Amino acid sequence: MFSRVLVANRGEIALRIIRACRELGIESVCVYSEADRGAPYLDLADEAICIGPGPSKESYLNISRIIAAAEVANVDAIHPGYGFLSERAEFAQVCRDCKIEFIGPSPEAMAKLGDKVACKNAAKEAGVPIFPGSPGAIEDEEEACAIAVKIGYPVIIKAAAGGGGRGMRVCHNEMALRTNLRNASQEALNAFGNGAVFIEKFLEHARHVEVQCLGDKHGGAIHLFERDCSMQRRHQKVIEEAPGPHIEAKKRDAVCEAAARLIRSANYSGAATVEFLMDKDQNFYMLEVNTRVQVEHPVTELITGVDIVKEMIRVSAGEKLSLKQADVKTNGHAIECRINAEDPDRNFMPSPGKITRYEPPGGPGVRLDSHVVTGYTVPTNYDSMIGKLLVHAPTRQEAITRMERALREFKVEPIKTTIGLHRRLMADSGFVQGGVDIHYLERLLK
Ligand code: MV4
Repeated sequence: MFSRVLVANRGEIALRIIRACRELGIESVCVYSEADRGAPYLDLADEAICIGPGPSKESYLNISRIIAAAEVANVDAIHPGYGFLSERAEFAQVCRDCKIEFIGPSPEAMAKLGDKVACKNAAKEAGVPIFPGSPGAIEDEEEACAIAVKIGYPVIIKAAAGGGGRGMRVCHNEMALRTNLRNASQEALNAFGNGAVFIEKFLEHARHVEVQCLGDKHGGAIHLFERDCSMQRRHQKVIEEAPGPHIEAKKRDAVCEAAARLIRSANYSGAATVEFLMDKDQNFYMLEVNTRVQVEHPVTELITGVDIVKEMIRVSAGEKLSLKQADVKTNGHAIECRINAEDPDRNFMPSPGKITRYEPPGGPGVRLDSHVVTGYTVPTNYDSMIGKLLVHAPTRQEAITRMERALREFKVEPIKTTIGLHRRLMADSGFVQGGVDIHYLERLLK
């Protein structure tokens, strides 16, 4: 096992990794930027190293500075968390070249599953359902038009290197397809350094269902069941829950087994999430694979009892997964509300600043993953999530009631937060019924 791990992230996920290291008896060294200097979570690490100014490019995204910190601190491994460098195959490769273990997949597995065209091919090979579409990157416009006629409009153009909805275009007819293709490739090249685009059948009303998977370096791969993340705005998830409401047992088994198959076929080690869209008949189609730990991983931890971050660290050190598929059981229902320093009444404008009143909720079945304390100042440089409030209860209805109660206890002043929006959503008939689609929240907010 490792003796020392570098935490190459900030905020709540840095704290989550520091906690996992402590419980494993591993020393943690956390990097920080000047904007995060003095943040209280840094005191919980064994060491903290400043790696540069506030802007991410000069600190959390700066590979040489992070490697320099790792060398100085003499760590065995680096945990990248989510965002920042977590899905950069180039970074995983630099770690390998420097003989530092990257806590995540190999650069090869990351590159393969991170490229949407390559990932779709791998999925097809593994018998995982995908949307019908172009067999690979679009080479010419006429070819794309022929495929669109074959699969039927509407179609969607996506960038092979895109993610989280960036670089997508829906086309309802041939004229729109021709126009959009011309721009899409150039835009993808500018945004991602890779101009490859592909098309597939566009599904109008769908739910976002994703499957948490884990793999080890001995060919072991399991799933930890699914999460429903349909409640989102502008591709930012707002609420996540597990199990997915109203998913039939047969469909659940099928989607979860498909995801585990894909991960196994890629010889994947570490945590991965396979994303799917699910239609109203519960047919599912793979979208993409996230090759990192995700923000919403605690939802799965609550219903399975598996510590995903500890498993990531153990498998990275060469251990086998601590459990087999048959050992994975779910218990009850979990919901996560993302608490952002944003003003829902002002188009979710960021609301950074000093928090002078902070009263976290507690009591039975409540988990709060947050790095915030009274007196903490939310910096302006980073994303606005200040914590994740989770509840666990025997049933979905009890989980909703518990979340309402926890949100009522939660006081954060004077900055604006999404706590009030979540209280509204816990009482919303669509949410309470369960199974809303991916456009539900944006319709509700109009
Ligand atoms: C789609 C789709 C409909 N049909 N693909 C958005 C993010 C990226 N992961 C894929 N996305 C979508 N791909 C086909 N063939 C609709 C979306 C989509 C979406 C997906 C998941 C969660 C929220 C979404 C919001 C708008 C569009």
